[in-house]
Amino acid sequence: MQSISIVDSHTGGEPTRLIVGGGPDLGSGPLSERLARMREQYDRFRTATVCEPRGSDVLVGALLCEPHAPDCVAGVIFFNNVGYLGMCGHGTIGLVVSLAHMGRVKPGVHRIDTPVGVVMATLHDDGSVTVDNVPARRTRHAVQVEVPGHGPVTGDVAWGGNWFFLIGAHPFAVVPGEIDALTAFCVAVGDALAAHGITGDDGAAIDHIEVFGAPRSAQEADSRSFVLCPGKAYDRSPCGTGTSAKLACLAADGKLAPGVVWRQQSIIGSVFEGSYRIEARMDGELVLPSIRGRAWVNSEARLLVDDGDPFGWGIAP
Ligand code: PYC
Repeated sequence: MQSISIVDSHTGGEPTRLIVGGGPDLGSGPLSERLARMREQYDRFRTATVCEPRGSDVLVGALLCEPHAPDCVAGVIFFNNVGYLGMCGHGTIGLVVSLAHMGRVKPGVHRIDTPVGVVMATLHDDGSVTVDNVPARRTRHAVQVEVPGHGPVTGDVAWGGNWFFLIGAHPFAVVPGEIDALTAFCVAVGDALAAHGITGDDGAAIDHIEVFGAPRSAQEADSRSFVLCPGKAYDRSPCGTGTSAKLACLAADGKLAPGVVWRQQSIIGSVFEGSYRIEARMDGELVLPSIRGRAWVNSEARLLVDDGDPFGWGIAP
């Protein structure tokens, strides 16, 4: 019987299941190499923890690892019901709150090692967490794609730690009552992008689709979004990497100055505060987003995998 210890949390409604014990031994080295090892040799730990019958398509999993980069408090590999994520904003906020719950961090600034680079996270005295994400960038502006059943759809391609297609103009209200319609629309857009060879850098699949609308009220936020994740579940949080991609677009359009706070509301009403700073480099400027949000620990558990259970390691879709 394999036993896997987990700490569950949710960040603005979006769950993160952190493996804190009984996970695979991925050895040492950069987190990107350990992610590849997990994918090739130990993928069953992903399916056991986030797929049915224990998990669901909504869960994001996180494997707590020894860091490789210097001075990091932890390393982490994020995954979901269909594969692996480069970075995960809500998951990093959940990770930090879980580490605090475990007594491993106190309020202050912490370095976290991820497969796409080191991110800094600040645990504030009020329990909220700011994640200084990897650099974000818009790579294509106003790309038009023909979406069967919907006609031409225009959006931007941007990186915020994952690849996003960001759509401002569409016929939907971004409200919970439209979740089924928004999901079907985003699935169709994702399929159309793939069919037309519209990708991120180096042919990377654009696996997150983000649709923007008016916030529930101007007092609560500047914008509301619906984000469809690769496993076809929508993000209950405003999506940290998606908000980072949005900040890159706002910066590129000159619509938000560095340091000014952008409040991004999720489809269920939770809010992240985002802002960015600019770092000048020899080859141009980097947009460095920061995302602030809250997470709550809501479970500690031990998952059991019985060798005789045909679905003990999860139902892989
Ligand atoms: O918060 O970056 C995020 C995220 C990615 C997928 C689900 N949440």
